[in-house]
Amino acid sequence: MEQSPRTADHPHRLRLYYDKPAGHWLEALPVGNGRLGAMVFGGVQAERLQLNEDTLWAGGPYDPAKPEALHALPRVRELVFAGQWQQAQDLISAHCLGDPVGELMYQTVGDLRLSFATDPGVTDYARELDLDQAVARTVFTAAGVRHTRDVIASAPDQIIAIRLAADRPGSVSFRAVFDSPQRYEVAAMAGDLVADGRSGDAEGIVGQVRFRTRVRAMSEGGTVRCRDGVLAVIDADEVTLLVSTATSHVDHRDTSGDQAARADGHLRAAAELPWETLLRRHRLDYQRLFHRVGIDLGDGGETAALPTDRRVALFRDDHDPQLAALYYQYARYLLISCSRPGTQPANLQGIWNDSLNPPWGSKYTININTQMNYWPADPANLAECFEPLCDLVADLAEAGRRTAAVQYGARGWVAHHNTDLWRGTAMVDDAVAGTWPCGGAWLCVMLWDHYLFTGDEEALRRHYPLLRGAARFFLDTLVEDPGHGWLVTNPSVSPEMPHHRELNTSVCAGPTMDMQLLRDLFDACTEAAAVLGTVREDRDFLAEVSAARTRLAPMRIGRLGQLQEWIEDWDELADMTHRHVSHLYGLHPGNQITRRDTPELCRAARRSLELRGDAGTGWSLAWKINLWARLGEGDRAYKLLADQLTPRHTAPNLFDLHPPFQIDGNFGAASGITEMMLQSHTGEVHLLPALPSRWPHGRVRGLRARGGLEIDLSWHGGRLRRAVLRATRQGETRLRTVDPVTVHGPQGPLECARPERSVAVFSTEPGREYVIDCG
Ligand code: FUC
Repeated sequence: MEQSPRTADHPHRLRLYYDKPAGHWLEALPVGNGRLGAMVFGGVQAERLQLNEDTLWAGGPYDPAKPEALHALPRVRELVFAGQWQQAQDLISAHCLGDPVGELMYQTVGDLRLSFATDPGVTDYARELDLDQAVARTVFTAAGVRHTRDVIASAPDQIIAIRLAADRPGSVSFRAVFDSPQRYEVAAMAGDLVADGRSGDAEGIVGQVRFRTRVRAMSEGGTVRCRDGVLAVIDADEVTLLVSTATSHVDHRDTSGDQAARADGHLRAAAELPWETLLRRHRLDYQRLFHRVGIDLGDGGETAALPTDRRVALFRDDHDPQLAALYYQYARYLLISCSRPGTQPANLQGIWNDSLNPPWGSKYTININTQMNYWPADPANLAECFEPLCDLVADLAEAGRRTAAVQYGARGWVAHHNTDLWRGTAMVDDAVAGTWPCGGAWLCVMLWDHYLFTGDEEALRRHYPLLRGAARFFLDTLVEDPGHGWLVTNPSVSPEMPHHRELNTSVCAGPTMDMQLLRDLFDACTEAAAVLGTVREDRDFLAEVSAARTRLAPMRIGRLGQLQEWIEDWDELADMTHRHVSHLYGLHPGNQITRRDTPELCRAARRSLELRGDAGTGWSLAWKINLWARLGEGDRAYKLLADQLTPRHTAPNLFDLHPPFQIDGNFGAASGITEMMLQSHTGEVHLLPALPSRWPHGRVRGLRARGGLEIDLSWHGGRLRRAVLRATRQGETRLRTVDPVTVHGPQGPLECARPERSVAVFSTEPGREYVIDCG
């Protein structure tokens, strides 16, 4: 490596740093290439790499749709409208939940364990995750020899590679074994260590994902031999250890792939390249994405040189803005490492999981958690990382068509609150959480929002049928609320929130979030059709959409001045401090509630947020950062960020803790940090809408706004100093700032329309830069 890993000299480097090996999993450091993941422990005498592959899930393809659900549906609806919620839930539990009732879990591959005959008395130990290069590095001195171990997960070469080096020839000796809670066998093949195994059985479904992990030691000097499940390297100068894993997963209906050929093929190709080439190709690929954004929120001084877990413990009382910047970039690192074109989307733990039965199956919870994973993708300039989510929606649209037809007798498609590798789309788990038909609708709204950032019409053309199918389902299943005549979902829930806490009843009709989501979904269909020029051919469908939209139940303000979570003012009967804040979807990530356009609703949403309080799970705090930023209250948003950056919600390796570990909080908080600096959800670009007073000076480069703009900005004394907007498409930009600004185009100052003192409107041309000056 070009750069010395000496630590205190480089307090501002983008890295997580520790002065001792990981004692447990949440101290280990994650590497990943979208598909493959590893947790690196950095041990001296025993190194552990806990391995993952994103298609290694329990079970196999299944169809959860249950025909008897359709017969129960009319009665369930009647009971819900009659306020007989418990009876409705009983009926749902008996007849409407999918088969199986639970979905299947994401599982670990196992561990590669290295043991070294190193003297335990090491000095100058350091372990770091270098976010600039995406390398997990361990260095130490033992018996006068300096050892360096670098680990990468390369996307271009589809391999995990470990470089073991020492500054005295002949000093690298170790034994490597594979170990796993899965069913597996090991063998030696052509000098490589090979493990062949199969995923676990669950929910009555036999594990059908076969996997192979193949490990090769490429040594310079010394000897290598593989026997009896042990790969031994003796007295080498340096070694590159290649770890290739693949599975037999083809898609959600097919597990007939050849895992052995895949794993062997990746290994064979990578083995042709020397370590330096593997590293260079990895770095180029990673930095192409990572380097798009730079962020500087100020200097924390001495604290920044401390081990990262110490900094988390001190963050609330200390001034360490660099840790917030690091946390932001870490989220970008994580997204790049667990979600790449062609891979599975980031699950509840991204890609990192050491268990066969992780919390909530480490699945895709699509009533908030999966969505939150992708909030930062576009704003943090990682549009490519969003692609696996698009593929997921395409799969769900296919699988959910059957669930819609069988369980609801409806056209289109539906996905409820959870899904898995097999694209389960039925109501699952239990009636209280599972009765939510809007998971797919929310994901579709995100596809439309993605278009607003990228302007990619070709992608929109592929996504439009998915949106249309999601809307079709609701056009077929919305029912008239007998009390008011509105069109509502029934049965549904406001995600995971009992409206009568004492009764534990959540099932209801037309919860606020559903209505907000459907307005967005219907609008997305209408607008997408206009962009794609299909208004004429889709005339009947669009007419139905717009007629239904006007009849959806409106948002309402309750006795406490709060935004009602349901049509009825039940909020006081519910758990007012519940972690979910579903009805505030309209404020963030939605835009039906804004400070300027709907001030009354905005006040009500603020009141709801106050009533909810600041406590919650990691992801709940992260959502609240975004919500306070949308309210323009930067200091309150910062307070939630500081609550999240405490040992309760942030592990030593900076993984977000629900607790337990759940990666959505990492991504949600990164989104919240962007929302403090830049917002673009109201058709205008708003610079510094919610800057916390704790970050008076700073700069950020490369953020993305809706309308296809890439934005750099800097501020001083809490005021915007300068911004640069790079346009990627033709359009009109409406720019909002605190103080009036001048706009310089390529030919000098631009004449701007100024509908308000601090709003400048000007046209932009693709490929041009616009400099915003504060005079
Ligand atoms: C939802 C949340 C939980 C958890 C789980 C994965 O059920 O309510 O807090 O995040 O998803």
